[in-house]
Amino acid sequence: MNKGLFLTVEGAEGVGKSTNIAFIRSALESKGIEVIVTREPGGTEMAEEIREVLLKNRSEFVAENAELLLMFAARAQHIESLIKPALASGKWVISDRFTDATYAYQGGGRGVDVDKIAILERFVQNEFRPDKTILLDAPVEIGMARAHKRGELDRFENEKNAFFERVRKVYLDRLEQEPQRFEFIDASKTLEAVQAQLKNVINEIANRSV
Ligand code: Z5A
Repeated sequence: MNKGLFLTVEGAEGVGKSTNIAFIRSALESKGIEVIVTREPGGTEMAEEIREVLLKNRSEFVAENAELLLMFAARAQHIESLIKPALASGKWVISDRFTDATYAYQGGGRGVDVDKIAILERFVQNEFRPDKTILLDAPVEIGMARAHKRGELDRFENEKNAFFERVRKVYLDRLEQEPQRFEFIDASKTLEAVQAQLKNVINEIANRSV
C-alpha cells in the first residue's frame, strides 16, 4: 500500500507542465505535504542517461520498438528506485509525464499498437498506476509556439504538427475513458487563469487525501 500520493502531469508539447509543476509543488508544500518532483523519461541517474539517448537528434533511423523499450526501461528504474520508495515513506510524488505519455507519443504519435504498450505496462508496472493525473490541454499551435521560443529542438520536438495532433487526441481519449483519475485543465488560457484552475484541483485532491 502506498502511503503517499502519486500525481502525474501530462500534456502535449509546451502546454506548461514544468511551469505549473512548480506551482503545484508550492501549493502542496504550503499544506505541509512533503513532495518529490521528478520526470519521465528520467528521474534517476540511470534513467536520465536513457533520456539523453532518447531525446538526442540523430541521423540513424530509430526503430519504434527500440524507443518504446527504452521508455519502459527508464520507467522500470524510475519506479523501483525512486517513486515507490518515496511513496512508501509517505511523500507525495509528482512526475512530469508517465505512462499516459507512452500511449500518447508512441501509440498516438508513432502509431505503435496499443496492445503492445499495454503488455509492457503490465510487465513493468503490474497494477501500479498514478493516483491522479492532471492533463494540461491546449491547441497544438499554442503549445508549439510556446515551446519553440526556447530554442534548440530535441528529437520529439522536431516532429510535425500532425504528430502532436495525434498525441493530443490520445490524451483527450484517455481523459474520457478514465474521468475519475484525470483532472482536465484548459492550458490555452493565461498563466494566471491556468493556475486558478489548478488551485481548485489541488485543494480538492489534498482535502480528499490528507
Ligand atoms: N516522451 C515519450 O515520447 N514517451 C513517454 O513515455 C514519455 C516521454 C514519458 C520529453 O518530455 C519528451 O519525451 C517529450 C515526449 C517524450 N517530447 N516532446 N515533445 P518533456 O516533458 O521533457 O518535454 P516537453 O513536452 O518538450 O516539455 P516542455 O516543452 O518542456 O513543455 P512544458 O513543460 O509543458 O512547458 P513549459 O516549459 O512549462 O512552458 C513552455 C513555455 O510556455 C515557457 O516559456 C512558459 O513560460 C510558457 N507558458 C507556460 N504556460 C503558459 C501560459 N498559460 N501562457 C503563456 N505562456 C505560458
